[in-house]
Amino acid sequence: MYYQYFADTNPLQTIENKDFIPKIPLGGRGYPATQKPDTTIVETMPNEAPHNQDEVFMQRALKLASETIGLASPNPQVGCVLTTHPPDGSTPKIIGEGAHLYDHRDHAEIVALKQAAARGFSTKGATAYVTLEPCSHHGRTAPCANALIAAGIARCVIATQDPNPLVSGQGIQKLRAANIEVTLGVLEQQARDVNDAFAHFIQHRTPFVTLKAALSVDGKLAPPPASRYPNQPFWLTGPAARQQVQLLRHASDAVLTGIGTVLADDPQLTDRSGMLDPDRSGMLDPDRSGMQNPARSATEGPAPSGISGPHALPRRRPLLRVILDTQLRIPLTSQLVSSAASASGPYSDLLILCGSLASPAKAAALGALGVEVDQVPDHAGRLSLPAVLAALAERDILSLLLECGSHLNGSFLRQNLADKAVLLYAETELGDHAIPFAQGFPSPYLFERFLHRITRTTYGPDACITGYLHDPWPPSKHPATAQQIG
Ligand code: AOF
Ligand code: ZN
Repeated sequence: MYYQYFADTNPLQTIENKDFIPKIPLGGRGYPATQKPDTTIVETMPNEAPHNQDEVFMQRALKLASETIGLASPNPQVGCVLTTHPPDGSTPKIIGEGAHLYDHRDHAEIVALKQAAARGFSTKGATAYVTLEPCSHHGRTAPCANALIAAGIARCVIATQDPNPLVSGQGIQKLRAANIEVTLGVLEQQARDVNDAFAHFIQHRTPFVTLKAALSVDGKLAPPPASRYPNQPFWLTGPAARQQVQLLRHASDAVLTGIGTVLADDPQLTDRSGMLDPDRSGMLDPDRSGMQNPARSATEGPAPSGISGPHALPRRRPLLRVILDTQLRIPLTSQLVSSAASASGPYSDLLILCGSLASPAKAAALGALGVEVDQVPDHAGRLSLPAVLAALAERDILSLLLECGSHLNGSFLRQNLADKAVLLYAETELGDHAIPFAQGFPSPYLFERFLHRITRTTYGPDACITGYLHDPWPPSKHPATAQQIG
């Protein structure tokens, strides 16, 4: 049994201003281009149960959502697929589909409805597969639930309820009240995983914080300072793990470190996801990245928005690099400050948060170099971390990646401000005198006991353990299987 898809399927095709649209091959970002979209035909098992059919189309909607990394925040990543059952009883066909891009306003459902209309298909009696509950409120757009009702759809399959208190079940209620059959909870966990940061931010108005650490096998962050060369990063993990870190940066609105790490490593903290080597063995030469990377080559050079760095996969706003520097000790010649000067767009991509006693002259010098400097409350020479998170929330930062030293790692963990951890372990041993993973936490292996929903993977020779400290989502009303409502 086959589901016949459109041959020219491209979720982002119907949106105006096509020049901006990154044509990202289906099947993932930062991976080798399959020359042709892989979606002309999807084969499924004969006589499959209806719920599996739902999963097939929801999977496709999820794929569309996952391709909007960096392009939807501060809104959620959402995908929608519209299908109809042909009158002859043959298998359902996709008549329209789409994903939400913040800069194009339209929510995923509207993109899909417009695509169906542009192709001359009627949406009467159609089924909509949506990765997030259709909205019920007037925000930047009118409610999607109303648009689906007006389009005459008969059924709506939803992966998960919208955690936005303005919606949260009311979209479903609207659909049911219009006699639309609603199925909720199809591939719910996958749909939630895509939008952890949105779920956290929309409920708590603070960023979702991921602590990333590259560690030796004995759980240390770096060799003792005396045995290191100044101003040089120390690499523990191999190229494949470092590529993964680039993907983590790409999926984040901001990355944060402390002045100690800046003085020790002179890092750039940029999003270089556009330079990923397709065989994942290392980063590409910057000059070759435009030719080699599918997403970059599709946009022909630097992102047309002009706001992403030249080596990032397309993103709608630059990765905000945040430095905690109580006394403004950052050198004006550091790589961070030098690169801030070249950031284009209305805002700086380098934010230095300092304390009340920082030198106004140094702040002015940094400002003149294109750096944004802001003060947050401090106590005993330490910036208040809740105030730091509040300062980032004010800037619509939904997701924050910590790439910090031992001191800040310890502070974030002790104050229970990290939500997720990504621990990358190299094979190297650094010994007892090396710098611990987090101050106050003798071993990351003990810390791992606090993690939930742990996943383990490897990148080349390095091991990666990911787990949650807090689930950003409200408890599911539909935990295991799809539940029929209405
Ligand atoms: C949907 N489909 O594709 C998205 C939804 O200001 P607005 O109008 O863009 O609304 C933003 C809110 O809408 C957002 O907080 C979330 O609750 C929902 N996002 N809903 O039906 C979509 N992106
Ligand atoms: Zn909507």
